[in-house]
Amino acid sequence: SVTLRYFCYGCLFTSVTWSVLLFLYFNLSEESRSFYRNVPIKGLQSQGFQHRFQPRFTRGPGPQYRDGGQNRKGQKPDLSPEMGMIFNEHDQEVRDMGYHKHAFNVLISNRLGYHRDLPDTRNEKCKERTYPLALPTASVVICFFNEAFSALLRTVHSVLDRTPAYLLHEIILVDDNSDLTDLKEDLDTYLQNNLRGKVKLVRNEKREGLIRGRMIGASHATGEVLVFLDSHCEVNEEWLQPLLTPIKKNRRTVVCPVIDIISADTLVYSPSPIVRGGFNWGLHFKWDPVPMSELNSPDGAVAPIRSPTMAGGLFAMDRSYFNELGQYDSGMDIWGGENLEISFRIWMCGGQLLIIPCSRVGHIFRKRRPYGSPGGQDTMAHNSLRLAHVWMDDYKEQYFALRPELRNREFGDIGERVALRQRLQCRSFKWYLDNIYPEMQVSSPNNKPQQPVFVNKGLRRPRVLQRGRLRNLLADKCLVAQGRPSQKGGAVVVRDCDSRDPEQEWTYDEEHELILAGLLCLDMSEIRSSDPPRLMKCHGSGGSQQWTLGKSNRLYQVSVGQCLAVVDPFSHKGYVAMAICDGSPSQQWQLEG
Ligand code: UD2
Ligand code: MN
Repeated sequence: SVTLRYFCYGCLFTSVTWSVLLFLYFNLSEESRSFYRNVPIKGLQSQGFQHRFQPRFTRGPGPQYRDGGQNRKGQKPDLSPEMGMIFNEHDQEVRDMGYHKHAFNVLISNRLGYHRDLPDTRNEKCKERTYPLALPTASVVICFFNEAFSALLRTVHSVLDRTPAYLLHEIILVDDNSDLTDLKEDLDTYLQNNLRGKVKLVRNEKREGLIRGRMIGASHATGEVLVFLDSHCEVNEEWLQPLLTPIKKNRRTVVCPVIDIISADTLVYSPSPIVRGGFNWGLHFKWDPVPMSELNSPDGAVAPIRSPTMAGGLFAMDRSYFNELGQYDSGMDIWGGENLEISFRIWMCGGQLLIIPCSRVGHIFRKRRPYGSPGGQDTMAHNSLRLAHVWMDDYKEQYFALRPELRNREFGDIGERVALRQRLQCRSFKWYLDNIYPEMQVSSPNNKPQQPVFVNKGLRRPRVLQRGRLRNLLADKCLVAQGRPSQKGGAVVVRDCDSRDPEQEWTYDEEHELILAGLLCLDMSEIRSSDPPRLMKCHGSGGSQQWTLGKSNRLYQVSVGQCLAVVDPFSHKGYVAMAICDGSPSQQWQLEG
């Protein structure tokens, strides 16, 4: 089939007749593949009732899914852990301001530049797949507000670098009235000098938010398919063809790539496990495990997966279908809720939503959103209210049971959206729950929610590499908790070493965490690189808790780009601080068993 494929490429250029014949061949063979298996999911429970503690932004699938990851094994980080090394005050300022304005490590982002290689995170089987040559063309819409310039340009260039030109109709950037003046000027200059042609820039005269922003972007698009991306993404190898193929087959199919994780602290690109979208009754998006039956089937790791919801930022949809289905709810502001709204609408009004494992796009998942809404409103609650009132029928009571304070909150006029639902003759929310998301548990007043059952039982504990006391060579003292080692947020200091004291014992594991007395992890606050480290609950996602113990005994903190030092080796206080790595004795540590 490899020969055939090359044969086909040649023919396309030499003979139109041949290409039509071969294109038919590929189409037919594509027909015979099943695009998804409709496996009823039994024995899987919702991951449960975490609404109150759910962070109000979208994270990558957390460490609980690590074991479910199909492709994680053997993947090495593609960047040196010292990529974020701070050499001078300017670096420090770039890093700290970057975290402040963008909530990720802009120093590393700038150093990476606008192009970089990525690990190909696809399953091996994806590499053998072929896609029809004739596919609809794509308009990529990227909406941004105050994005870091290097991250935005890496998004744009990754699309230009990894998309066949004949499929990429255009890239439309929507500047949502960013107020960083540098960004505006830099972008104008760069677009004029380097990106004329396929990249178009639309500027909103006032801040619209990502929902109306995307609608504006879509209204300028002229390609056949709309592909939405966040402004801090990097698309991976052959990402677009697997998205366009199912849309070509059925224009009511909306598809999402697997969203790989670009670490906000290290910018390391790593594969996400195959998970799918769900939500909880607090109307927050969450990741759910895919039923094993579906994953383990012969084609399981690469076949499209039906997903009850989408995360929101990254998806492709036929442009005329987007319009027919009512675009987005333009009454929704800034951020939040639109992803569940469009997901419910797709399923309830005759479409389907699939995750395509062979399409991989990385996204920088941040720990907080670095911007607010212009009036400081909680736009998530406003938007969720609108979607609950339009789409959820009586099941909106589940939401109000958790958010009673919202029951009488104003949510604007929804007349048009209700009319849309009627015009499209959409099904009921009950139908959606019964058929698309049967794992969702509905609680009635006298029926207590069941205990959530986790499918991937227990976290994999990272393997311990070293264990012992952490001695500073200059002070000849050991790093310990200032108070109790179990106290979250507690500081660390150096004190006299005592080999019998279990509270002085650190473990250093393969995730590069330093854990004191088996309890808490040594952690750096992200905002200021000059703050001393503290003891925090281990979160298992690297970055602020990632340390390297290496060359010349230095203890290097990956997201801060600095080394741990004793402040005054001869003072009783024993204070430690982060400092520019200079190899001095005050920065030398030994982990001794
Ligand atoms: C997730 C989605 C995001 C969106 C959101 C819910 C992913 C990877 N991301 O949040 O796309 O669906 O959930 O609403 O699924 N932006 C503007 N104007 C604004 C605010 C944001 O243009 O007023 C841009 C922003 O620059 C970014 C995009 O909208 O490119 C999404 O915002 P985000 O990255 O802060 O959202 P995220 O990834 O936390
Ligand atoms: Mn984002």
